Amino acid sequence: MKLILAIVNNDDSALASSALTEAGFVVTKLSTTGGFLMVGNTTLLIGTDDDGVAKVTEILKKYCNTRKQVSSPTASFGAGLKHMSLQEEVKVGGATIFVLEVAHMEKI
Ligand code: 2BA
Repeated sequence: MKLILAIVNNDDSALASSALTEAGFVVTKLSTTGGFLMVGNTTLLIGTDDDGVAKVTEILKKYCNTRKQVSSPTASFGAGLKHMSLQEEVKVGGATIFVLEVAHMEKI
């Protein structure tokens, strides 16, 4: 079994999680914040058997779009103080997907 962590844009999260749920996956949404831009994003947790990983990835590819965003002058948490006075355009995925091996899962 795998646990997929997918960090997606807030604007894509509703459609992506609906599509995943319709496809039979169980999804948990967490409100998260990117350390570089310091703006909100959404982390989806999806527990699935190994065969589901490809389908989850396919759905995320379909609903999560790449964007260009400008970093705020106050973005300092992840990149350090050197970025505090700079505005730079960065490409934000899509989705950043981590696939973790699950040692044990149980519902009580
Ligand atoms: P943020 O940390 O706000 O990063 C937004 C975008 O800024 C990133 O897009 C990347 O293009 C750029 N960026 C991030 N850190 C940077 C740095 N130290 N120097 C220069 N540019 C940097 P994505 O790579 O698509 O990431 C989108 C969001 O996904 C991130 O938001 C973060 O919340 C998460 N993420 C991405 N990779 C991650 C990783 N390896 N570990 C944990 N979270 C990650």
